Amino acid sequence: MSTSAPNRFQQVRQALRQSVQRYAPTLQRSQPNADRQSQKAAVQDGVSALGALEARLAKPVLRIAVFGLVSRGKSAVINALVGEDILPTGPLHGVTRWPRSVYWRPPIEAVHDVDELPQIELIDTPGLDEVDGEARGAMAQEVAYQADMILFVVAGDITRTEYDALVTLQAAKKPLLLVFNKIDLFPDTDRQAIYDVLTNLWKSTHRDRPNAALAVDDVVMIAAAPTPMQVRVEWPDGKITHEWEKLPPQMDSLKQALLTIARQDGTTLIALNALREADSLETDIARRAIALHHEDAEALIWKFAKYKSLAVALNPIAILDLAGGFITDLVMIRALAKLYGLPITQHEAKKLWQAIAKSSGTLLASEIGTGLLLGTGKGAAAVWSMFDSAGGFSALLSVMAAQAGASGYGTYAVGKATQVYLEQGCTWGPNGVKAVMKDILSQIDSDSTVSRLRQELEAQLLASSSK
Ligand SMILES: Nc1nc2c(ncn2[C@@H]2O[C@H](COP(=O)(O)OP(=O)(O)OP(=O)(O)O)[C@@H](O)[C@H]2O)c(=O)[nH]1
Ligand SMILES: [Mg+2]
Repeated sequence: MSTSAPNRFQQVRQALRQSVQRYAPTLQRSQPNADRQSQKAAVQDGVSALGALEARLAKPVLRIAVFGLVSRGKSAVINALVGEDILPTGPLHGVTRWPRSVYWRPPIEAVHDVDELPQIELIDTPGLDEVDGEARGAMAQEVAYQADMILFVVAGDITRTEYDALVTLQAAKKPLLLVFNKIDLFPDTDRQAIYDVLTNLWKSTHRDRPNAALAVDDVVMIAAAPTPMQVRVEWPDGKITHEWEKLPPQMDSLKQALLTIARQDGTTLIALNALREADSLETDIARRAIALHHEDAEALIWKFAKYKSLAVALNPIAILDLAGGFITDLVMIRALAKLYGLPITQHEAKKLWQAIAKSSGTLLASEIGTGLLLGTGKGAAAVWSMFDSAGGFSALLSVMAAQAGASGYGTYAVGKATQVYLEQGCTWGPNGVKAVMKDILSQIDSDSTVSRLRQELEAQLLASSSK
């Protein structure tokens, strides 16, 4: 069963609030030197950004970014949607120089229930092939990552540059509509012809995967600002003049496509995007929190490694070495998490230990192996020492030293791995950002636009949580 829109936003906001609270202790602790002060300020900035993200969800807005090469009619498309010439347009290349947003209130008759729709923001952008390429490219990526959905405007033949730009934008993993504008100038083009062009361009650039295809969710044909038509006017007095008559824009297919997606997937798209942003913010905050506490963490890991070596050296029974070692590691994991302001439960610490044991399999297997072997050896050696005190005791000593060193090193390795793991962002847990994201992804209907992205997003989630 799917969660209703308000509940979904509630769930996401809850996860974000939890993240903000998690870092409160880190921010309260005073920092002795200037370097740490600046790290702390950066953590503070990240936490504020998380808070702002949470506040933004109180009034959700679906952000649709409009991209394309120069003069394809991007600004004209937005003007035609909102029904007003708000944005400057013109035949010269590069009319739009900076991204600019316009709110769109769809006409009431097009919407069954206004409450069903989130607010819609249309973002105009400069042509992707504008001069000043590199900065523009970076700006486009930034806008694409922030947007919930992308419109890519073409007009006439799709060029190779255009196709490459489209492929680059797809990396943002957002629903994407291909908008073929200026159909008044290209009346013979149909959607099938456009799909064919895209397929051929794919085949020529992806020879390794000729049977795959560029993932475009839909192709719509429109005319945002058709060229005025010259008409011959015969006046009552017999005079004949030629006038330019403005033609109405043809926007229905785009309006329909946008409203359908906004209604069906609007809240899901906004929620997923907010979570992705939160995930990257949290990863950044965690990385800084790690740097902030680096020295203390280092000291703590060494302390545990030392204790464990000592305990193992003094403990003659193999199995106790193992159990004791495991518990020491768990205590250390929790102590480290606490130091970073990322408290985790005993259960999570155990799962983390298992994950580390699995990923650094050989190292820990050798630790456990040495534990069993030397532990037993130690027992035998202790027995032997009763018979031959001098030789036995020195054998025992060397076994003890080797084993203690190995298990101390194991603990050190677990400590370092914990540090790396915590650095990925403390986004696990039942209400963590990743869990909420998984939950939302699992509720997506198979016929919705987002379902195309579902697999990709799930794969990304899996990769980032198993890093
Ligand atoms: N014939 C025709 N012309 C159009 C249509 N839509 C836009 N135009 C014209 O195309 C030109 C470019 O439109 P803009 O909206 O400024 O294009 P843009 O993509 O925003 O351009 P830049 O901001 O320079 O990147 C203008 O002269 C528009 O009048 C259309 O549907 N048909
Ligand atoms: Mg423009």
